[in-house]
This record gives sequence, structure tokens and C-alpha cells, in this order.
Amino acid sequence: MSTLADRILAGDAKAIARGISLIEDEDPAGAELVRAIFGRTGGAYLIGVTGPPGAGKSTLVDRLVAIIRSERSHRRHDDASSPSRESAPSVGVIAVDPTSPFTGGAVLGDRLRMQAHAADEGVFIRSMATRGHLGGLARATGDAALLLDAAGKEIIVIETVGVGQDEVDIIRTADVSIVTLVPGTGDEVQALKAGIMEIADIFVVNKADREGAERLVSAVEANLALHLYGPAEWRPPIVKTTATTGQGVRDVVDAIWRFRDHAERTQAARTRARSEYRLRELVAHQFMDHLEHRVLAPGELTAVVDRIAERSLDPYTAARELVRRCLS
Ligand SMILES: Nc1nc2c(ncn2[C@@H]2O[C@H](COP(=O)(O)OP(=O)(O)OP(=O)(O)O)[C@@H](O)[C@H]2O)c(=O)[nH]1
Ligand SMILES: [Mg+2]
Repeated sequence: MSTLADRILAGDAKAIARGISLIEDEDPAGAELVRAIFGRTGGAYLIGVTGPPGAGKSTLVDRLVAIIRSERSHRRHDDASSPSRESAPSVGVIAVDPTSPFTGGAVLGDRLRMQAHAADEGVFIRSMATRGHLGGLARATGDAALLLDAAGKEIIVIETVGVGQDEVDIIRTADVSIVTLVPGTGDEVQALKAGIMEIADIFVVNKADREGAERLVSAVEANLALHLYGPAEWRPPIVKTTATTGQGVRDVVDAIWRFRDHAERTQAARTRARSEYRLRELVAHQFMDHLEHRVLAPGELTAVVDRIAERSLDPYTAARELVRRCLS
């Protein structure tokens, strides 16, 4: 009998779905799974797409995936024995907390139906319900991406809603970050606040069929102008799209591959930064978990929080005391 990890490595879609559920539920078996498959990851290219609710991210991803599926294989560590070497790259899509479902264009719809029959082919789409989780959103998304990577997905697209810290953290784990903005919503101000301008590798101004698209392009352009880009430095392009018709989406795909070529030199540093982020995040999480569930009595942490809120205890003293108790 093969284990869940074996089935995921074989590209079994049902097994991938089951694995992601375990991760979603924070089941210890999910962490066990990541441990088992980690050595077989690192081959996928992660595309992060973020932006405000309703910006047209899913519609855009739908179109992006259709174009990518029509291209040659992009797998980084090309393996001569890989049967998919010359065929279209297989794609995994994770939509984090979507408020609207994927439109499921003709191509994706077909791929989805196909999936039941040919698990290692086509497109795997999964929404991740993460609302209510206290933190750890980036970790769960990152782990789900690892499963898809291990399953042989060459391209993984992660769609996240919003422009807050969670999104910044998620996008940080991607190889290329696409920030989607739409005209007439004041996004530019919001995006600036969240510091998302700094992490965008590509800007997409979607709903270019609407009024104000040019103005938004100018606003982003003005922001980029504040930064002095060196001659060898990547300057995020601004691509106008109308995702509903597909207008401009080809340019987004081109920009992704251009970025990928450009970033090849910095890729090692990026991978290292991602590894460090994951490690620090996991250690912090496990430390808190240990403290809360093994060191402290139930309700004790809440009591400490209450005292800080009442100003009868300062957070520095509280933190030092808690760390000390963990170590003693
Ligand atoms: N006019 C216009 N409408 C668009 C465009 N792209 C998407 N839409 C519409 O915008 C609505 C939201 O599209 P989605 O693709 O679901 O947007 P989203 O960003 O994924 O939404 P959430 O995941 O809920 O945040 C849908 O009704 C789309 O048809 C566009 O380029 N122009
Ligand atoms: Mg969506």
C-alpha cells in the first residue's frame, strides 16, 4: 500500500487535495507530509497574484493559466526521463480565501474535468479556506505549494485577496509577485500603505476597459519614479489588462518570463530568503505552541494578555518571563 506522500509524489490529484486539507486543518499529519516530500521540492516556479477584492485576479489567473498551458514546458530542473518534458507544463492554482469563485473558463473547466482521469496532467485548482486562522496563513499556503511542487506541478499560482501583511508574507514566498490594481478604487494609496509596492515585481492594471486606467498607470509610474533603479536592476513593468477579454494578458505572461530570466542571478538569494523566512516562522510558531500548550496552564496566556491590556504588566517583562519559563 502506498502512503499519501507516495501518491502525492506520483501526482495523484485526490491525494494532493487530501494533503492540502490536512495542512488547512493544521493536522500534525500535514506537517509530517511536508517533511516526507520536502526533499523532492524546489522545481516549481511560484507566481503570486494579489490585489484588492474583486480586482479580477481569478479572471486574470484563468487567462494566464490558459496561455501557460499552451506553451512549452518550463520545469526548471529538466529531467530527461520526465515524460512531460516537451508537453505543456502542468499547473497548480491555490486561491486563498476567495470571496468569488473561479470563473472556470472553457480551458480550465476542461482541465478540471480531465483531472479525475489523468491526475498528473493539466491544472489543479484549490481554494484554501483560511479565514479564522490566527496567523500562519503564509505557512499553510507555502506548505500547500510544496505539495503541488512535489506532485510535479511546474507552475504554481497563488492568488490572495487583499493588500495587507498576510498577503505581503504570502507573496514573499513566491518567485514572482504580481500586484493587481483596478482604476477608480483608490488602491494605489492602500497598496502604498501596506508596503506592497516594494514587493511587486509586476504591476497589472486590470479592468483597463474602465475609466481611469491611464490615471492609475500614471500614479504607479510616479511611485516607481521615486525609486532610482540601477542599470541592472529590475524595474517593475506596469501592464494594462482587460482580463474578461484576455486583452493584455499575453504581455503579463511575457513579463513573468522576462522577470524569471532576469532574476536567475538573484534566484539563489531569493530561495535562501524564503528558506530563512519559513524557518523563523516555524520556530516562532512551534515555540508559541509549546509555551501555550505544554508550559502554561490553560487560560494562563489569556490572563497575561489581560494584565498587559490593563497596563498592570508591560509586554517586555511578560515576554521575558514566558521565555524564561520555557527554558527552565
Ligand atoms: N470590466 C471588467 N470587469 C472585469 C475584468 N476582469 C474581471 N472583471 C469582473 O470583475 C468581477 C470580479 O472578478 P474576479 O476575477 O472574481 O475577481 P477577484 O479579484 O478574483 O475577486 P476575489 O477573489 O473575490 O477578490 C467579475 O465580475 C469579473 O467578470 C476586466 O478586465 N474588466
Ligand atoms: Mg478570486
